[in-house]
Amino acid sequence: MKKIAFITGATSGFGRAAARKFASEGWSLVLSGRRLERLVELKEELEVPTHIIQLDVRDADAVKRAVAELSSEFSQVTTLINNAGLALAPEGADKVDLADWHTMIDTNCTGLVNVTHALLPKLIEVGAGSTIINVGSIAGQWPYPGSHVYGATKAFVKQFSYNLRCDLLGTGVRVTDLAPGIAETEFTLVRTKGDQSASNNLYQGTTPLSAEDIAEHMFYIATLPNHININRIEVMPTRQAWSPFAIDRD
Ligand code: NDP
Ligand code: 8X3
Repeated sequence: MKKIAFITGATSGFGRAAARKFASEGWSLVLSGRRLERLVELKEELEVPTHIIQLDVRDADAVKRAVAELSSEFSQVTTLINNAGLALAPEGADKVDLADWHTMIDTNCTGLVNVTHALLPKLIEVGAGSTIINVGSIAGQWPYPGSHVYGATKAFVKQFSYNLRCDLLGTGVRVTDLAPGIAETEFTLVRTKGDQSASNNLYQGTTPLSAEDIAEHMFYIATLPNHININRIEVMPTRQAWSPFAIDRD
């Protein structure tokens, strides 16, 4: 069977690294994101059949159209990587713009649901061995200051992934919540709205995960024998762990 991966958020970070990894293994690709010039560059770089779509995952109609318009060369998607997402507003909940909360919910929850809904019939048609990889986060499991709605959206990703498994039982479609810890991508640049020094400082003096580390996990999950479903993988760099509980004192 021909292998086709549909990757959201392929213009940067995990999504772009995944495109390169899956391409290096001979998969055909459908790559999406809002920044068209980056998609064009990536398509030129990759030596496998690649279809690019300028797409904002928040736009349910556009997502539906993009999937409906896939040519026969790309329509039989075997792996969906729901990767597009973002964190905003690292400050405390009482200082956040409501619009930032809405953007995270619209992208990380509604966007992921839009793409899943559009592609589910195709994945079910493929059946055994087809895979949905939803990119969650350690923030979906563990609370920390400044995570507020971001962590809550990733908890949604986790529970949605588990719930999908229940409804897809018998179809052969696998679902995984892949939950990384700190990884050096454009994530912090986006979270701080362009503060390059904040981003550099976060990753300096430690060894974060790389985008390629996560792409390797994605490929591993997507190529396991058909009878194996990884429900959730939480992966942190060795140099990241939890802190003690905070206590308010007089
Ligand atoms: P990047 O900022 O490098 O990449 C994010 C990608 O998401 C970009 O390709 C961006 O494309 C895309 N994206 C954002 N909003 C939209 C939208 N509305 N429509 C379509 N695409 C969108 O960050 P990462 O690679 O780190 O992030 C990828 C995923 O991993 C996210 O879901 C993030 O929450 C998660 N994650 C990241 C961690 C980290 O520490 N880096 C750890 C745990 C999870 P474009 O702007 O072109 O649309
Ligand atoms: C991003 C990882 O540690 O910033 O999902 O929450 S972290």
